[in-house]
Amino acid sequence: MESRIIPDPSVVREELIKKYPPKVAKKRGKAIVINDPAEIPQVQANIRTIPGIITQRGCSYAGCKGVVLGPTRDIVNLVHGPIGCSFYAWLTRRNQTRPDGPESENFMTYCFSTDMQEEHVVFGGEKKLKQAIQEAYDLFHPKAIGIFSTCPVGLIGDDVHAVAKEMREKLGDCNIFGFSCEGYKGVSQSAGHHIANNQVFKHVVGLDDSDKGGRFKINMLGEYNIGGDAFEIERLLEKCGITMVASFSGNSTVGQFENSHTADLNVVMCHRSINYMAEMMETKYGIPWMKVNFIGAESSAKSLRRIARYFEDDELMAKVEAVIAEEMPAVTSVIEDIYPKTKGKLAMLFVGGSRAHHYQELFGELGMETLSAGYEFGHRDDYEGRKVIPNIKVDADSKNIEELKISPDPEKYRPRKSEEELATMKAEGLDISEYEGMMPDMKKGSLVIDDISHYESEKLIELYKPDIFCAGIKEKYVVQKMGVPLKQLHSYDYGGPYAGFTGAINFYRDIDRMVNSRVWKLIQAPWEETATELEADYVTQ
Ligand code: CFM
Repeated sequence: MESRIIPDPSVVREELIKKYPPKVAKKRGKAIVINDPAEIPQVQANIRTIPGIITQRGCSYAGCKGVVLGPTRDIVNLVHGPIGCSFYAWLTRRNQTRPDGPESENFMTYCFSTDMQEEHVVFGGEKKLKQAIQEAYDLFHPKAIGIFSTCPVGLIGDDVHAVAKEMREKLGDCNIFGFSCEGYKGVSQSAGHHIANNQVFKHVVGLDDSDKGGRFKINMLGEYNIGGDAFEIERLLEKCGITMVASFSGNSTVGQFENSHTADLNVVMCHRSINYMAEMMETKYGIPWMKVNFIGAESSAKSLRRIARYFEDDELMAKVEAVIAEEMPAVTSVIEDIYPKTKGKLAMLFVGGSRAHHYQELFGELGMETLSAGYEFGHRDDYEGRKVIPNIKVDADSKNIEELKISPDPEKYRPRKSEEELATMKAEGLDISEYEGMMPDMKKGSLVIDDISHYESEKLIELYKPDIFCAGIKEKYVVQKMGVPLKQLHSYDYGGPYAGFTGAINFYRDIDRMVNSRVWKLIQAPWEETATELEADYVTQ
């Protein structure tokens, strides 16, 4: 391995902000912090992006319609708005699904939209919305229809909730509910997650009390089956004898949500997008939650063990150990082959609100170091851990999003574990209702950057010269033109699954191919090598 000099993080931090006007520099400076796992610094997060800065973020509608509800195959997700909002949210997230049979409903391949026109913006779109609901109902007779508000809907004041109620009553056998998830509702996708959690909790969870059987019943929260991840996790759980009542929402059905309150444990993969659901279910039904991570072979094993420990069942614990013992050899043999080639290479991860953390596990298994990482829209708790929640300043943007007042259900509240049992579990190191965040797992001196800007990522690459940069499609080709391979951690670049043991193997192989390809050294065109006087350097001028 060639040795290289890694610049001092404080120098890099200064470089990133020095071109900004003073006010902007001050603000961005608070979002760029040098990590110290022993004494976690405060990071600025979940605040508005400064206008003029090119951000990686998406909108509230994307977080609600695309992220949380998108992967549920038998809900008709009807977008109330201009066609572009539907088209660009159509089949772009690679959330896969597996209907039970050829006759089973799967609406995910459709693009449902009210196709709002100027006329509806001027005179109101409620009539058009009712017609669209009727049309979807007549064509498909779905169990449920979700209505997603786009920006103009909020601006003109269409009442999607009243329309939903009216049509629900009119049609009788279709659960219809609306989402006020207009793109501008929050500072990022994160607002849309919260809105989605609220409405699904209010209108769907708890409708079906039937006992579907199973000894160890869990819900998988915050796993969205990108590239087939959920299939791999389902395979593992089944092998262990753990029953998944509901998935929120990879490979899910609306029936699962209705029945989800019958589970005995909620496991949370993506804390950012679904922690609200976990908390509300705990308060209303008495179901505890714990954070898991099925990204990384070691963390998958750890997560299975934690679930088994929660159920305090010897047979389950033995089964989990047997499954891990069966799955691990294949992982180890691939790692032995690849590790010498990836060891010491440098990675950077700037994605979403949980993967920038989770995927550090996989890079760690490859012997690679994460020099810098950050979320697009995580909150301080996703960085620093849930302990900071009481200290988070709630600004006007956050206040804009409804906080449901939840209390124990008079009939259905059933604490799965007593206070004492939970306390003992916690004392024994089984974190219940806890997420430590990303920063404790990152090295001292690593740079943590929230809502990184396009300019900052270019600068980072120039200064650190990482072996791989992880982000999304918006960043991919700009970064690759700089001679650095970019792994899409949203869509997996048409690959995956990356979850569980099989997924880990897939990831090791893909990363090996990327970081060890010689093509990146050939990226400079011949004329760039000679005609220096023609150089246009937009970054440093
Ligand atoms: Fe959670 Fe996600 Fe993510 Fe997310 Fe997303 Fe996604 Fe993501 Mo793209 S729910 S926060 S809003 S893990 S779509 S499946 S990859 S940004 S890191």
